[in-house]
Amino acid sequence: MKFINKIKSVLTLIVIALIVAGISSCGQQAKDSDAFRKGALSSDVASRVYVAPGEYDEFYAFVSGGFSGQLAVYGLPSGRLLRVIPVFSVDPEKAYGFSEETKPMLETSFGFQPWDDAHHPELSQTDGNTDGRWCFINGNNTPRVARIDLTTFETAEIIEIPNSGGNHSSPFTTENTEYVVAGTRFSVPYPQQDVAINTYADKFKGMLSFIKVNPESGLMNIEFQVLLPAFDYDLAHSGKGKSHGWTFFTSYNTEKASTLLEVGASQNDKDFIAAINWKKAEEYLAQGKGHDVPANYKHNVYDEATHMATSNQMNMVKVLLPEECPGLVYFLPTPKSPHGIDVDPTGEYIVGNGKLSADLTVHSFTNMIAAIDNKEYDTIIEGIPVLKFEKVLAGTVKAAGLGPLHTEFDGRGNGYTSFFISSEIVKWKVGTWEVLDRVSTYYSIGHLMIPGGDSKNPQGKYMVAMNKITKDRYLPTGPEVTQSAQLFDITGDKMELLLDFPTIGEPHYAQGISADRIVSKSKKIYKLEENEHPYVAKSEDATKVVRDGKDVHVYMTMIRSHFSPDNIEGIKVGDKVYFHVTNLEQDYDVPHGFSVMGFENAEILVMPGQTETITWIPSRIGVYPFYCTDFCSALHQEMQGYVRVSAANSTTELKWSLGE
Ligand code: RUQ
Ligand code: CUA
Repeated sequence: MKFINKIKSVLTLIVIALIVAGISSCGQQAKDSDAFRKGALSSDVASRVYVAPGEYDEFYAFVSGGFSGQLAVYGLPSGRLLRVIPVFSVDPEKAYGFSEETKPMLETSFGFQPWDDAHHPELSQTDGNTDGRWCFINGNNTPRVARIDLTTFETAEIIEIPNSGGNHSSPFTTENTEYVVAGTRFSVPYPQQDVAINTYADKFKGMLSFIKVNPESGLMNIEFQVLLPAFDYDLAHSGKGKSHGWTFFTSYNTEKASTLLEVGASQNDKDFIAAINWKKAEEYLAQGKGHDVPANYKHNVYDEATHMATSNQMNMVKVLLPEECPGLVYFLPTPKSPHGIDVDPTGEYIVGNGKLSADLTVHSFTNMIAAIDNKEYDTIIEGIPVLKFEKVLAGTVKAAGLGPLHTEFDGRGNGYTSFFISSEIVKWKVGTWEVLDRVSTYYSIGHLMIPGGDSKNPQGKYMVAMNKITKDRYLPTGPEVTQSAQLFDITGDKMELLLDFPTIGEPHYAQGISADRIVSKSKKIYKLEENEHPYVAKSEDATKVVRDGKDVHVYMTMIRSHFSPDNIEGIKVGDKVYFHVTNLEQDYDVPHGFSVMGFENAEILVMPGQTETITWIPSRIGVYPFYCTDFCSALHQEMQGYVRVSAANSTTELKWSLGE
């Protein structure tokens, strides 16, 4: 029986492979045909994405950088890259992870991690609307959640998630950003321990984490975790409106396979959506039902006043056990290995995108509550009632496409679902489940994004497709072709392709927001008088060089177009030289950079009013130039200086000067 199932699964995979091959070649045919060239992209399309020189885009798009670990900011509709925000990976352009101030941001319980894989940006919301305050994003490999401050477009905080492996179902927000969530994709031994992998089914556990967000400061803390069976928890979205108070997570591998998952995790006809009642969880916590469980994780916070990050060691989490907390968790059976889970703007419909299913399953929140009230259970697994499928189902979008992954909404009663295998987006009517339109993507779309498309009030003018394969869409650049997104106009009955544009890394999810919700809050400078950096020099008079054993602290300033001091002598081979460099400018868009010849480091780029520190251990005697790395004025080339390095045992006196 097992063997027959295996053969069946293998057959399914072969069919899928054939379909994929077929699609790619028909994509090529479509592209070659005149209809494609003229039909899809003729007329005024170019003018609809054209943003004239000096004009602004209407929307910001925050697109994950995938395996680059970063977050890229684009303007829409132009598709112009505005900024790469370093989050989980070092970035020499901004000295992120190289400056002393930012190094603590990348500390984890495994030590300094210079890289991660970032998948899902999620904007903060107030009353279910994107509010332009913060953007959260998950670190997938070493489980973490980051918060980016949208006044500065800098990473402000990173918290590690213990008892988790592959933080994929993260960091989706609740309606008022009460919480962002984190679910383990890979179940791991709980507690983590040295056990045989074939003990998976009983020694491994799934964990879903709720991270509380301070409504004023944005600061995060892990409020509680819920212990679940060892499935793979893939994606999440929270309820809104009537379903506010609940968060839904998809799962696959309810078979609990620990090897060859492509077969072993594709056996069950239905997997589960885990529905967590987080308001109930708060009640149980208040009753003291949370278990204090030792945990080892880091919480890194960047302080804007000191311009410095600190990494804090955390030792405890509160864990809730479903069998002790009735009503906390329910399972909703959902065909078949669901990937994305998406809640419509009203909060009534919960879409489970079953990636191996031909149909799209939509559950009803009202039905779910009725099924809970009437105890319509199929069975109970590890204390969690499994609701009857027919009792929670709202409807299915029939034969919509192959390989549904993700759904977004336009706020006009329509859903848009990406289909990876048939490489298309299908537009359908919420409530009647009829297919209204379909459009090809080039090729193999993963996520799609409508600004606010997972909020209560989508700003449904454009839609962005994020594709996994680009093949022939761009000039070849060696074995790897650029990653890519595609922009569609969705204001009419038919979706219309407007633009292809390259992205950094692999674009997974994205978020979009109208520019007016961010622009007015954007910071232009850091005020020098508010700078509380311990090594700040607020004027040239305050600059100095201080030796403390082998440590040398240089309190340096920069202003158009010189450093103070610009001549330094008395540094010795083997010293640890800290350049604490303050940019005295108080003008918008005037950073200065700093780098010394022979640095085993990046340069630093210091914003107006900010202090940053870069360390240097000189290894050879000589006189080394340093210079400003950012073209800042007509005399930028003159913005330079020298540092003299003497032998370790020399008696060269420590001195510094400017203009002498
Ligand atoms: S995933 S292609 Cu990392 Cu969000 Cu669905
Ligand atoms: Cu300062 Cu160039």
